Amino acid sequence: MTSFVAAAAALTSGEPLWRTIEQPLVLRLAVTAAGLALIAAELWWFLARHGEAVAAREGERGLQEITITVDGGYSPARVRLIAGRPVRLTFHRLDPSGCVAKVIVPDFRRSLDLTLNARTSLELPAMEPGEYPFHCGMAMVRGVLEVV
Ligand SMILES: [Cu+2]
Repeated sequence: MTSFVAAAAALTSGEPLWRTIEQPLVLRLAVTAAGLALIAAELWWFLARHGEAVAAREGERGLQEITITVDGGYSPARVRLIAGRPVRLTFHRLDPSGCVAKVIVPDFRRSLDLTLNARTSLELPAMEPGEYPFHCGMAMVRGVLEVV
């Protein structure tokens, strides 16, 4: 309340409502450096590769199978597959965030609703060598199928 009264007094007296506070150069440099570090961390989080690819295991009928844990991200986020063989991805969702309730594989126009604390499977046809991304409903959590 006092600050409101002070502001009202300043308004009527014609004094400026704010003033520039000079900060030491070292402090300004530190704030700039911290900002740049946060930008670098954000780029790393969204754009960099996270971890090595994990190979899918050989299942029945030549089906390649892998379980991907969904908890704050996909683990593994890179899955290595062999070209020319169908695949079954099983998502084990432990993360209650609605963000990861859906997973999308754009190249195959497939989307899958994941039930919390359950395993949900998606079968995909044999693929050509290449990289096929998958991501959550808003594309913030990402993974990639690395087909060799
Ligand atoms: Cu999301």
